[in-house]
Amino acid sequence: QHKCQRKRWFKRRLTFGRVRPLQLYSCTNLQETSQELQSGGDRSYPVPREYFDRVTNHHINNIEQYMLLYNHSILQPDEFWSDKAKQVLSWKQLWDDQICSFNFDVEKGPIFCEWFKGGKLNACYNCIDRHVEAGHGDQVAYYAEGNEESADIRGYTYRELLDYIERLASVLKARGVHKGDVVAIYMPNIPELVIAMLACARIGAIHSVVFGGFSAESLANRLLDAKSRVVITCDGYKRGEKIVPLKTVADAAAELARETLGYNLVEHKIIYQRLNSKEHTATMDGHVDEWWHEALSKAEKHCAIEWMDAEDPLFVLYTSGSTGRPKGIVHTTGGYLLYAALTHRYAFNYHPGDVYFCTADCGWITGHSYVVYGPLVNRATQVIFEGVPTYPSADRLWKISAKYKVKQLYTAPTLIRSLMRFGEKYVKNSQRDSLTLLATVGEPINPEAWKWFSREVGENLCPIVDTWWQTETGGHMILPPPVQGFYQKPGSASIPFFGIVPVVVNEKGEELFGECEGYLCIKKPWPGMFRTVLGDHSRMESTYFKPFRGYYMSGDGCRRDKDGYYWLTGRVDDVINVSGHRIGTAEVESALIAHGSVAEAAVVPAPHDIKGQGIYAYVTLREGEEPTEELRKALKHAVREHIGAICTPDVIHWAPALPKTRSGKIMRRILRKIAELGTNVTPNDLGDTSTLSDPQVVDMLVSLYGK
Ligand code: 6R9
Repeated sequence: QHKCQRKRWFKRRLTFGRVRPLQLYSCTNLQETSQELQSGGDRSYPVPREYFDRVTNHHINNIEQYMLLYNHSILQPDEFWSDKAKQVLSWKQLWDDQICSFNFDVEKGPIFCEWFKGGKLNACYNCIDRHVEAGHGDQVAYYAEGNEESADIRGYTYRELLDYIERLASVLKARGVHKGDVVAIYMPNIPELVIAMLACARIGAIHSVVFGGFSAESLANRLLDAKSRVVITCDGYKRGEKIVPLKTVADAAAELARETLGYNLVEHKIIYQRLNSKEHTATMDGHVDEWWHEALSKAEKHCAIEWMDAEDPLFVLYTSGSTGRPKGIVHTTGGYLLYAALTHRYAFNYHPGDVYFCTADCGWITGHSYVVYGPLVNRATQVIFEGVPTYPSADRLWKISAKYKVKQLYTAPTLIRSLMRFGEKYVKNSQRDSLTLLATVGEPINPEAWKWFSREVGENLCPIVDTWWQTETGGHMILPPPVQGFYQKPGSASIPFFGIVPVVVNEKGEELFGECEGYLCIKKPWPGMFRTVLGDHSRMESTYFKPFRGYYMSGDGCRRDKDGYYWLTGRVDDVINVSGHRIGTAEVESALIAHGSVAEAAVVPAPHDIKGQGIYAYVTLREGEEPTEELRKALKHAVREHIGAICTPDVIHWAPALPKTRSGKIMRRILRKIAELGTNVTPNDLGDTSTLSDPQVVDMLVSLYGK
């Protein structure tokens, strides 16, 4: 009967053509629903009662209040976002009357979305200056935990950050960096990386952070795409036992860019001395390179703030897609900043004074939104970690949590799985009683890892906040709010954040209702949404808005259950999610093909116990080439050199030929299945092979599995 009523209710709403209020279980039948949930299907767990005993200050009291706020956010978005923008951010000047204008329909004209247009603000001011002005200059913003374990506590206060940022911003200005220029940052995960980002933001330069694990070629491509004339990097750093010579890689990248263009693109490099080792001294080119510490010591101490329009770009961050080169995802100032801060505040119930620890590297979007912008706007005290969770031993994260009395810990499922492998003893060795909330991002969390995280790490006292979002979305989109009366389901990212209207559509782009499975799309604009792909707006339109008219297409598949919870089922395009990192199959394929002995390559995901997905490459060799172990190694090495270590294939499967349709398209569906033979898939599960030009290829590939 309940279901029936709900259906009728949908219909009524729809004819009004309005956005539907949250169709999660309604407030009144919460108890009933939970019992129903407990009895079978996907088990649900209430947010632990102890959480509310241990944490007494809450931004949102309970699920009823969450739903009221949600419904307000989608029924009266203007009022909701205008209130929040004034509460959360400091504006030099408020926006023109329009909060948001947008077009999501490719047939009606160009895709665009603008928030708070005409408003003036500065991201650095909101993150740093205003906290110092308000008397919080001595509060620690970051505890810097380096690669090596040490008993010292090294904190950077808000005032210290401001001092470094102003000096670095002065240096950038003196080197000719103007508003709108793109500055590349290629550094390990240390506070200086944050300083570099904010120095750019202060003067209106757009930062382009390139993850320190990427190769010279990847860096060069990003420098070229964004025409970056200035690079901020460091001599090198230690990651676990390994030394990463960043400066050498940056030099090689600058050289590659020069070769491509025929002139010198990179005019200045500012090098932070991190390694400071005799064996690995960086070679400095006096015309281009200067040391960070020398430049800063001579720099102008104060640097004026550049007031930006809310719609001026704040940064570009490259991410892999299913085709071609990585896309430069562009975020703007006002909407992004507000969205990062609000999600950080509510998802983690963050209050100033709490010590918060996000293990992500600032080279990824999680670092941008939840190590830099969101937390700093909220005047957080955080831990920023340069090293790896297993160095010097597998208890590093728990030790860090104890050392700084971390309250909220935000990490990735892959990391949880890799630590599970070492057993509970590493966890139990540590005092974790400061932890009150645990959160994950990057990929679906499998229920075993969820339960282990909750039980072993959180002692069943902490909510687990599984956040689904993307580089393009700027901040959390779907998550289980850590509020009283909410029921968590392990493995489900749960319900939408304020202002987010997720929809599930079928192949034809028709919206599905109630329980369903299909493509996850977003129907209405939200402030944190990216605005364009750098230099290629049509790519933005065709990738995200052409597949289903009127919607932002996320690229993820998903299921919505009877309670309105969303379950992400993985990418529906040719993107592989390795340890939470997005890798385009096309990129890995071209790196393999670039090797002289390869005729053809096809790359698919394969299930991997720790990484979630691994990279499985089918390689067809050129005539006369022998499939040897050396060649296997060489091919893996080639990919590492071309793109970076995270893209190294786990498996190279020799393929005398690839299964193709008569029109010559590689049948990836079959290749994916063959890659799964090690699990419970058998050759009988390969599906229809009749449309192949040569079905025998499949038998041949099956016989070569594991060889
Ligand atoms: C933030 C980030 C985005 C892709 C996304 C999806 C996967 C991220 C997830 C998740 C299931 C979660 N993803 N979080 N899948 N549950 N909680 O990771 O951004 O690097 O752009 O990756 O990651 O497939 O489409 P990004």
